[in-house]
Amino acid sequence: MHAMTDALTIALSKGRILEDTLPLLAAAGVEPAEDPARSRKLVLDTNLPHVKLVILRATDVPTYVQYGAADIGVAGKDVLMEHGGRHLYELLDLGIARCRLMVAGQPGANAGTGSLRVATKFVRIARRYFAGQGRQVETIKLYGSMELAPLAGLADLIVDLVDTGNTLRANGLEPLEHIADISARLVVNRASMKMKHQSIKSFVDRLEAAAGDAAAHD
Ligand code: PRT
Ligand code: MG
Repeated sequence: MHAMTDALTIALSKGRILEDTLPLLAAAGVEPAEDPARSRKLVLDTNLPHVKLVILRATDVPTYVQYGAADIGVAGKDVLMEHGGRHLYELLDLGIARCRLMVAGQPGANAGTGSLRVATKFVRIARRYFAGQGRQVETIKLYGSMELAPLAGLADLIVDLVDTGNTLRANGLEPLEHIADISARLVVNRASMKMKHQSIKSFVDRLEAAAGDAAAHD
């Protein structure tokens, strides 16, 4: 049995989540052999011979973990909700990369009863949210700069992530409805959880302690 040293592949989201994840990983005893923000390598060795990191587009993290190409992943709750979270165990709220998923628009935009157009990169979340309220909307898929859509007359509303609200304000929009609180989560492949239980549990325990310490110093 090599229970404590099962090979583990950890999928990390590029961009802002990566910055906040690396200190937590380091506190949990995992340090990349080179700086993932600078390296062009997509697979990185770590100080632990049996642990490697893969650096992915945020939206691809749940897919890698779902199919077992990575055992463990770190992804935003927004990305997990949009993906559907099938075949994944969400084990930890890491408390990093916090923001809110909101409906936004020009002041008063959600008044009235007619059918509304909603532009977003979170099409599934938006459909589910408005359907749950019995409101009829047409969703328009965008890949970025959602805040432009109401100004340009493309949509009445947007569904987007909001932190300070500065981006909305700068574009004449306001937050109208809160859909969900968002933060980065640790997800684990279901088969890995069974087959590599000891190694995953010991890693998750260390990461949980690290996330708890980070929260205590906030
Ligand atoms: O580049 P790519 O298209 O792959 O993805 P991305 O640019 O969305 O990735 P990145 O690196 O920005 O990270 C996205 C993840 O970070 C999200 O999935 C969230 O889980 C998390 N996160 C936390 C945020 C924010 N906070 C956030 N504020 N992601 C995006 N924003 C954006 C938001 O979309 C809006 O444009 O920041 C703007 C709002 O910020 P405020 O402060 O002006 O309100
Ligand atoms: Mg980006």
